[in-house]
Amino acid sequence: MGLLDRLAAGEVSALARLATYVENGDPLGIEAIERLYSQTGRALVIGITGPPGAGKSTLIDALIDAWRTRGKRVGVIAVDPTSPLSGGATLGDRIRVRERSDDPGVFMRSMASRGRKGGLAPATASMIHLLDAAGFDRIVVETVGVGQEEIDISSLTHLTVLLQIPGSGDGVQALKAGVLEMADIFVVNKADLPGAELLARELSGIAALTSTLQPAGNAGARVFRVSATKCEGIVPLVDEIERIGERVMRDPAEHAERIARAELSALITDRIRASIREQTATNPEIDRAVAAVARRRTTPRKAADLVLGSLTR
Ligand SMILES: Nc1nc2c(ncn2[C@@H]2O[C@H](COP(=O)(O)OP(=O)(O)O)[C@@H](O)[C@H]2O)c(=O)[nH]1
Ligand SMILES: [Mg+2]
Repeated sequence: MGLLDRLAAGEVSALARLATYVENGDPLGIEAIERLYSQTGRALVIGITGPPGAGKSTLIDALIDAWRTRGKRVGVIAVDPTSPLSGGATLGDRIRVRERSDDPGVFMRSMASRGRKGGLAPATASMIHLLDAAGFDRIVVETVGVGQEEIDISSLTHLTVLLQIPGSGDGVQALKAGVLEMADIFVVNKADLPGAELLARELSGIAALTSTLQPAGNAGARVFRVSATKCEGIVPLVDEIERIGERVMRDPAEHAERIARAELSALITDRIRASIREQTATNPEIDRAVAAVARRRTTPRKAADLVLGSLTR
């Protein structure tokens, strides 16, 4: 029996194998997504983002428990943007989500940018499709929330939960412009520590401000105070995620189109970038343009217009 049949039969080992192919950009993974894509679009995809150490993984662990109680199957994708240069801790140290090898209703994978040729966003999108096709009802994508990749990845999810923690002294933490605006839910985690209320008030202010900039009818992000380690405040948070999820599922086309646009954009820019950077571009038009620009026979802008024109013809 082929891997896809075994996946359809719910075999965890088949899913694990396919996930590895997808993670590595292996042709077998690409082919699997080609064949599975038409069966996707059922899962609710939730991005969870925030600075390192905010408790994202711990919170996801608590969310998994809540969803399992409600009969939902949960897939988790931990995106690690670590570059070989920053030489941070290995991913294994960072993932604190408990292994649940005994529960087929939970599946976890990490995606690292280390050694990857293409961007993280297209690879993450493929992993989301795989877990979706495997029948997971809720797919959580954990990202660190400080770089451009995180913003790209949030465009692939139905909703984004932004974690912040009290007591850092400098208010809202380590956020790239645009991250606050894309949050659908703010979570003050570690509410067992002092300063949680102050931070929650600050975030409420930001939420009120950003909601006035949103299209009419958008109520703005709500703020939840939780303690992931003590499992406090989890139920109201899950209720809110589910409430937003119901809204998404009532009008799935709108979100499906937004996500499809983001995935196409990531794939296309990735491919163009790769073919331009490669010494021998796969597209001779690009080679000619590169040579012409290098020899000052044309300007970079004119050459870019020419190449784009040839790609869109
Ligand atoms: N006091 C307290 N510590 C927490 C809470 N949630 C997570 N932590 C701790 O914060 C640290 C980082 O957690 P982790 O989930 O790995 O953070 P991540 O990097 O955002 O995924 C761990 O030592 C957790 O035990 C919480 O609600 N209260
Ligand atoms: Mg983590």
